[in-house]
Amino acid sequence: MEAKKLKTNQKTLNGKVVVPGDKSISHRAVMFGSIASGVTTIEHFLPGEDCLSTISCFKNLGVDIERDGTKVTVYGNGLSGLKEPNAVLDVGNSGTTIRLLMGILSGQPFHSVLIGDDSIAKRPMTRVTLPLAQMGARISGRNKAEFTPLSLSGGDLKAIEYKLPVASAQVKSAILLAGLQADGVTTVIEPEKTRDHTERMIQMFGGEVKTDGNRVSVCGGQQLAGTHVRVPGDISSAAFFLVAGAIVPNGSIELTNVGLNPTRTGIIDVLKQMGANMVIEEEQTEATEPIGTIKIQSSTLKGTVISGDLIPRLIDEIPVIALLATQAEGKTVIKDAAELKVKETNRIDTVVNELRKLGANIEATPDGMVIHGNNSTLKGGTVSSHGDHRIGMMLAVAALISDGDVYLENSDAVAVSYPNFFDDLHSLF
Ligand code: SPQ
Repeated sequence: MEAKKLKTNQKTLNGKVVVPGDKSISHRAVMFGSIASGVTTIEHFLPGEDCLSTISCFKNLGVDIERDGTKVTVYGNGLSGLKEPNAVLDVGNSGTTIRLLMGILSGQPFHSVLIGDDSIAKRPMTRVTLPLAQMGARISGRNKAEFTPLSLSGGDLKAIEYKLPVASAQVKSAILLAGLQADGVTTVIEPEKTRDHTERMIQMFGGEVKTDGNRVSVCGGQQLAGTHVRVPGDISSAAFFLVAGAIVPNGSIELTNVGLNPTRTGIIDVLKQMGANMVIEEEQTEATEPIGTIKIQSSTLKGTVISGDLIPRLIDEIPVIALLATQAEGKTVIKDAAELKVKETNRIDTVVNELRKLGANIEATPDGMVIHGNNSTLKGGTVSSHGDHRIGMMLAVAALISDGDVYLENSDAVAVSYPNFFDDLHSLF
């Protein structure tokens, strides 16, 4: 595919964006709808490639699912309604799909084979396969079940208490989904709090979950019932416009329907810390997930330190926060973020290498990066998403403040989480 010429040298950015549905919540709504009894209707579903992979996997497991744009209807038959798939389950580029699906399949008395794309084939899976094997699932795969293709036979699970070695919502969720099918009470202990959409969704579907500090427990054998889910806008998608609004001169952007779950709002804390000109309005809780409107304007920013328990609350926003930091006065240090190395790409290396091509003063460290902000425009160049949606969108925002031509290779990767990203960005010009 030919490199995409990006909009550069943008002097204003004005308007409203209705942020598309949250990717984490869209995946989970389809998954819980598939294992609940009765009909689940999902509104404002994200029709991104990752969530479509989740729908396709559950269709292969015998679940009847209809989609009309952002409306999805799932006809769940309960946990015992899933059927042995007669084809491999292909998760595409989606780490959430494969890891949470393994949790569900671990309790199912049949055999499945899971594959994904080249990026998934490099992402670590023993973080999930080890605890699931401890519960009784039989999982094998390349390099001792570290990498896809993976083969899994489930059933007869026993509950465990498991201390997560890394803060990961995907691992926590996989264990909880297996725990719902295990004999006894399963407890996950997190080193730092991660996104809690799975816990909220268990409750929305009529189940029980107990959270006590960083300990989360579920009891096996619970029956879940289909429900209506209205998916809030994805704060991880909103993040690109929050940064664009802050760094483009004469920027003024309003983002509506943004999910404001406190386990996801680290980007807002960082924008405030850096001095962004931002207002949050109309906070309301819709179907157990808080939402609101965020208004942001061009801002004078200062460098900051981002570390510790803030990291899981903004892990997917770090690429665009790195760009934000190039426009701040002084140094920004991002640490405790080694997890970035095992995302769709090694996001420490891709962010540093691609932003350097545009003239940013940024260095990689073993667990993060250091950005020397100088509040200056970036230069032109040819950059690549490397097939990573968040890198592609971050670079499109970087181009807005570049004074030379910028070409983006592999721009189609944005469809993984935000198919209309370029249209929504253009609507602000
Ligand atoms: O699904 P995938 O590919 O892992 O997506 C990413 C992303 O940038 O969209 C990570 F690369 O988000 C993860 C996130 O980093 C989604 C997620 C979830 O829905 O539970 C949790 C986080 O991953 P992890 O490994 O920290 O649990």
